[in-house]
Amino acid sequence: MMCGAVPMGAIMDAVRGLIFDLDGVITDTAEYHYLAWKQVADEEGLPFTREDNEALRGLSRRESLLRLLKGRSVDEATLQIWMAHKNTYYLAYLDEISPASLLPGVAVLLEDAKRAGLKLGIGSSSKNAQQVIQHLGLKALFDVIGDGYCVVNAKPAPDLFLWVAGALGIFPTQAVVFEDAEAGVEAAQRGGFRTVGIGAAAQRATLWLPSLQAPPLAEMLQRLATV
Ligand code: B16
Ligand code: MG
Repeated sequence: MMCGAVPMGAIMDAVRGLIFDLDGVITDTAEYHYLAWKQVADEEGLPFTREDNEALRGLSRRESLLRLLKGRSVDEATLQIWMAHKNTYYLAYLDEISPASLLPGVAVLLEDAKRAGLKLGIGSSSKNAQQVIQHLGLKALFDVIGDGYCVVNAKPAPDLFLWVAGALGIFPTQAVVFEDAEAGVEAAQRGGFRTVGIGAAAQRATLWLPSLQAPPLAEMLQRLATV
C-alpha cells in the first residue's frame, strides 16, 4: 500500500502496532451506557442528561457513578448496588450488537492494518469489552484485548495503554492509540503514545479526525509522522 510519495514500508519501521479504544472508536456503545445509567438515575431520583453522559466517555464504571452523583455522598454498599444495577441494564443491550455495529471506516482500517502486518490491540475501560468484541465478531483479529480488569488505575492514567503495548511486545513510541474521549487521549499522551482522536471530545490528539472513514491508514500514519 502506498500513500503519496511515502512507501508503507518506510512508515512501518516506526509504527508497529495500533491500539484501539472500544466505545466510541470501534463501536458506539455510549448510547447503551447512557440508557443504563439513566435507568439507575431515574430509579434513584438523580438528575442525568445525555449531555452529562458525554462527560463520562472513557471513564470507569465507578468514576462514572461518582460524576453522576455530582458530589452527593453515598455509602460504599449503595455505590456497589447501583453499579451492579447499571451493569445489568447495560448487559441487556449487548444482544443488539453485531458485526453491523462497527462505526464507519473501522472495518477497512482494521483490514488495512492487518494486511500491513501491524499488531492490533484493544485498550478499553470497560469490564464488558470481551463480550462486546465477541458480539462484533472481532475476537480473532486482535492480538491483545486490554479491558477494565487489566490495570488498577483507569484512564486518564496511562496504565492500560502501557499494559496493552507491553502485551503486544512494542514500545509506546511504536504504537498509535485511537481514542474518542478526553480522558483516553490524556492517558495515551501520558504514556508517550501518538494519538488519533475521533470526534468532538478528542481534539487534543496528535491527529484529530471526525471519523475513521478517511483518510486511509497509510495517510494517517504519514500525517502522524510529520506532526
Ligand atoms: P463498563 P471505552 C468505556 O469504554 C465507556 O466509554 C464508559 O462510558 C464506561 O463507563 C467504561 O467503558 C466502563 O464500562 O461499565 O462496561 O465496565 O471507551 O474505554 O472503550
Ligand atoms: Mg471510548
